[in-house]
Amino acid sequence: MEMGAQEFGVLLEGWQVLVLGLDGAGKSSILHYICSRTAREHMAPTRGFNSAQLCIEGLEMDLLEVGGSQNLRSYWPLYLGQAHVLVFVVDSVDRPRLGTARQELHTLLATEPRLPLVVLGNKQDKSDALSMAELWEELALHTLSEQREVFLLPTSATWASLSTDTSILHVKNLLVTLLSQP
Ligand SMILES: Nc1nc2c(ncn2[C@@H]2O[C@H](COP(=O)(O)OP(=O)(O)O)[C@@H](O)[C@H]2O)c(=O)[nH]1
Ligand SMILES: [Mg+2]
Repeated sequence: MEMGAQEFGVLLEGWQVLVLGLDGAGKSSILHYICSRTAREHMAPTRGFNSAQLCIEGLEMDLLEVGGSQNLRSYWPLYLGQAHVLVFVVDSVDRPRLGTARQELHTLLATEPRLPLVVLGNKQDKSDALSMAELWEELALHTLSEQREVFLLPTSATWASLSTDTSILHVKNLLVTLLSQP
């Protein structure tokens, strides 16, 4: 479901999971596979915002994707204050834009020193994907404050990967664990 920014007020109950990352990283695909276990061949580019609600193990989660194209990135900070977790999706083969992803991520994090961070190294099904060690380094995750919980998971948001180690279903489990902690 796509909608405009002004319609968002109604969704702010339960746990807020904010899903950000550059355009094309795989945010919509990940939301799709987190929320429904059906195949999807093509993902239309998100025009603005995309949201999904999940109820698992008694937790109500609102997952909100804000588009990652340059004109939409200025909206990112607006949703940060309400978020309980930030999921930041990176395209593991998009080496040329990794520096941009790193900068955008660190700029965001500077305003929310305690917000838990889940970085997803997506498109791990591709043969030239960067490893988690490389992404940790390239995204300068080692420079983040020790006050912050930081996770880096390999993902592949494809139908074929749903039952593999890079399954985005691990992301779902991690979110449940994070949001269930006291
Ligand atoms: N091979 C592969 N393609 C992916 C993966 N995730 C997303 N894609 C593709 O990458 C493109 C952008 O995905 P999308 O979910 O729209 O990215 P968004 O802009 O971050 O929401 C689409 O063509 C997806 O099918 C992945 O894990 N592996
Ligand atoms: Mg999208």
